[in-house]
Amino acid sequence: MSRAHVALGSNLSSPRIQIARAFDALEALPGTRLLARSSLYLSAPISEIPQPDYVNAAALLETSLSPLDLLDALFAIEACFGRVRSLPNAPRTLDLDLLLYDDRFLSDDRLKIPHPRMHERLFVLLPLLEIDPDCEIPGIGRAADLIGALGNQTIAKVTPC
Ligand code: PH2
Ligand code: MG
Ligand code: MG
Repeated sequence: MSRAHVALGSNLSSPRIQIARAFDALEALPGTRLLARSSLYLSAPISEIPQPDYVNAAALLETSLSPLDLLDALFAIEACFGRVRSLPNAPRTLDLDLLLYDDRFLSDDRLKIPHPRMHERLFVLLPLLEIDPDCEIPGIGRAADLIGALGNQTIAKVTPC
């Protein structure tokens, strides 16, 4: 079994509900256990395209799926949630990004691990640190040591309504 970290994001069609349902879909993946789910975070969009704020979160999985099989499974969940792929960074009902897979490096046409921009994004690192405080990004360093440089990014934990 391997451990995989996944980032969740949504900024269309009731994002909090999309993320809550996405955790359930991750839990139902074959050969996979959902070990941890983070709180939900509201974050300002990092994009050239004006769009609504995002709800972001992170999940820790234990899985027997290979990285590319897991990627396909994540894409299938996104499609089930009505994700339409248009421009990069366009608003979306659900984005599931495979961030880390054990301590592996992968550079495939379809998948780069570690996710190449994860260490620059507070909306990825803060939820990730909540579920895995000792998280190490191979080739980059400890996630906890990276967030100090990202203080200009706006993010807040979602409070229950
Ligand atoms: N995802 C993007 C681009 N910008 N900004 C926030 N705050 N949260 C996201 O999940 C996000 C983004 C592309 O995947
Ligand atoms: Mg993304
Ligand atoms: Mg994505």
